[in-house]
Amino acid sequence: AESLSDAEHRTRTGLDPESLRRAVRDHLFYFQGRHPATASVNDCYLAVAYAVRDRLFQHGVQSLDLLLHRPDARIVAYLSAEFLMGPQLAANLVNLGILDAMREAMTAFPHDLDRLIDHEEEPGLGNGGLGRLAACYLDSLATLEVPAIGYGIRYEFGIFNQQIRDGWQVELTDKWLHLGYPWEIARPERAVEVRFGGTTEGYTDADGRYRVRWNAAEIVMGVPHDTPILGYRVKTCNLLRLWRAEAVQSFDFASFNVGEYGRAVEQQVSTETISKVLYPNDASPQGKALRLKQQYFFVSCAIQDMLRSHIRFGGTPDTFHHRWAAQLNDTHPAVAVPELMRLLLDEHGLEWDAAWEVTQKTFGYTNHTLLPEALETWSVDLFGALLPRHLEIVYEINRRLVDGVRRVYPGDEGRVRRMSLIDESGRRSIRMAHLACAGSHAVNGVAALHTDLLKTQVLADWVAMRPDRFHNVTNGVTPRRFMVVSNPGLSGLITAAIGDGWPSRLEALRELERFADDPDFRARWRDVKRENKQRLAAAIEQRTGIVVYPDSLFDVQVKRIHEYKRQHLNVLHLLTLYRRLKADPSLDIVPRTVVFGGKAAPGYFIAKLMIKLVTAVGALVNDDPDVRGRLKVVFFPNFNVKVGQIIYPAADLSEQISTAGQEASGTGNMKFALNGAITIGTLDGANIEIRDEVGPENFFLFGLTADEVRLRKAAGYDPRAVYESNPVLRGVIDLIASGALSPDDPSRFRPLVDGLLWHDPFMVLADFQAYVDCQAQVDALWRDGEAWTRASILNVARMGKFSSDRSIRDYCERIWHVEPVRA
Ligand code: Z15
Repeated sequence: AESLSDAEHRTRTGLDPESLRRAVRDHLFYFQGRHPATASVNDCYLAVAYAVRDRLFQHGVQSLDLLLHRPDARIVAYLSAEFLMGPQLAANLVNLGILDAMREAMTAFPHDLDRLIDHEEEPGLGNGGLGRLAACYLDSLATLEVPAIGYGIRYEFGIFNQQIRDGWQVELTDKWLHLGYPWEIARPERAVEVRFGGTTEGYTDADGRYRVRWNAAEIVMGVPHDTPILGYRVKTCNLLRLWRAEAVQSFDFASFNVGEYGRAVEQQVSTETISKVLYPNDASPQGKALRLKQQYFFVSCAIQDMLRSHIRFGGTPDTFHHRWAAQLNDTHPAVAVPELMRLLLDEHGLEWDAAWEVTQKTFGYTNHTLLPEALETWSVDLFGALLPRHLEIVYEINRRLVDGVRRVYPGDEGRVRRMSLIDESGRRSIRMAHLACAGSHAVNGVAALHTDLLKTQVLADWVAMRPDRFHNVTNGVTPRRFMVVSNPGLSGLITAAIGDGWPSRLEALRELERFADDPDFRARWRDVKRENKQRLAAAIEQRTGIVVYPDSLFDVQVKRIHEYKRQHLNVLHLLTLYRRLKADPSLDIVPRTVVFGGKAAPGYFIAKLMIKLVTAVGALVNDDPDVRGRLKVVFFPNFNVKVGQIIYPAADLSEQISTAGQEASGTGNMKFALNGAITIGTLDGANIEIRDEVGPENFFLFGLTADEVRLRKAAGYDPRAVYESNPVLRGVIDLIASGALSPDDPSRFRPLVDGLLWHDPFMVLADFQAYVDCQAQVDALWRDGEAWTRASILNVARMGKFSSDRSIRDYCERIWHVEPVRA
């Protein structure tokens, strides 16, 4: 059944099938010089994409027009080094409300719409959760009709493509631009200049005031590339504005003599490396100069762009924060604090106190991790060499901060040392989280537990001084992409039951509760899941050659590979099942397909070894005649947004098994549960809130709590003792250590085994038995198909809280103080 808003959209000019067909044909003819009859898949894809983009920008121009007449409206600037946008075509068609109309339009062309959607490559401009969260938030901001711009870097090469060769991860360059990227428009006329290096000098201005001039050594141009972000069935169209670094034409060439053309070009190449490649580390920063250059590059472009537009529309520097609410997505853009200070002080002549007030009122800071190794610091030497003026400003911020601490806590020099922006132990370095806290009016964590731990541990001193600045905003995900686009079967079933309002009012899913006991509804629910599993099974066979059975329990763990996420705990369970089957091949076990996916940072040896371990276990069990297909282990290569859209809808069991206290929130946990998977998980991150919502009886809980982890460590945790006392655990560890999984290199997995036996910082062995026992409860529920389906329905019905619309409403009310601007 077609919804009212669909019908309404179709009657608008340009959105009916006939107009769409004409638009696609025109793009093929006039833009690409192709005849429809001979157009390739890529030709057709580009033509459809351009036809859709035209309609997005039409909304975008209207949104901008509206904003120009509303100089009082506050605009959100979401500053993020990563935006993991995923494929754009289907999501835009859904938000425009013309998915069916376009499908009909495309019947006149040699390639149907679903073929084109499948053909699309995604821009992988992010590593994982943090970058994908930014993309979900852009979707929700537009859907809630809040004017917003996402500012970031247009990396030429995004996150590497992962191939699995001989069971190992191999990284290939991601050339996402190679066939043309139709969703963006370059805006060379809006380029800005960014400077690096050199020296500063003091001088007295015409009014006799002391001022500072920065004589930079290098100038780079930032060229914005805009992608329109349309909300779901609204007229608001926001922007993602990504900056590409280019050489300044006149600068280098003028400074070189005739005959030095080669050196001039070298300089150009070096300049353009700034936006060349995304650093592939998730939650473990690389202290490389180029990374700091990237951060400052996009932040400076963004703040200059914001200031320029504010002033163009009649604002003054001292009212900057009335127009802009800027959010720092982790500390990667934290250099925005001294950059805004510099512009206000040096370029616009504000006094320190006035500039500092504007700055603090402008920024909010979101922390995404407690892992000590992930908290960014920059060596003072490196920072000062690249950004000499910013270092002076950081010192002055710190001087005033430290004065304040001493005033409130006289004699407490320990506290001064802990809170300082400068870490003086060892090589002097700038603590970017402290800089972000100092420069923001609001600091938030991303799930209730995470915020608690932030407040009681990592930032306790800051909370003591400014308790009212700390907030929690639990993460959310967009139900448009992660339900409507990726799970049309389930979405159709839900809409048939409760109407079509739920994608933008996700709490409405609760109306599904009354269908949880309806046998007919349950049967249709199972049919949808089965179809999704068949689709995944086909993709698995196509990409790995492994045949899996859709009737088995699909047990899935997809996320970055990291020791704290404990993919190896999952593996220990698999080997436990395997050993049981080997001991008694006639054992009656629940058939399982265990799917892993995720990228390892290229320099993270143990994470790469974990991938090899998973594939080695697959090689051992998948074709073992004693197993008889009852256990299949798959590593699905190159996990990204597009692959996720196939995997989440097909999962029965969602693995969220991080060591309690380590995963700030997690967002995959939400995507799975929204698609009817039941979670097996620890009391970590947003798992806790998911369990509170869906009910403890519909969630498989196991493992130590964050407090227990802390106490156990303090008491002297001895993993070796756990190993000695548990024969099942000993069996699987010994199996790995024996070399049976790696006959060509028997000691291959020694580093993993030794890490577990002698250190085990993530308490894998401590949680092993609880996990295995909990998996037995999973089996028991699975054997009662009706009870499982009921729990699956109730999970979806009670997940409304985890829409990113709710998260964005929280940010708007508590942090940004912004309101929708309605057309
Ligand atoms: C990243 O993806 C996350 C945290 C980080 O500090 C960095 Cl650098 C990257 C993740 C968290 O690990 C995850 O728990 C959270 O859900 C996500 O950010 C979004 O908040």
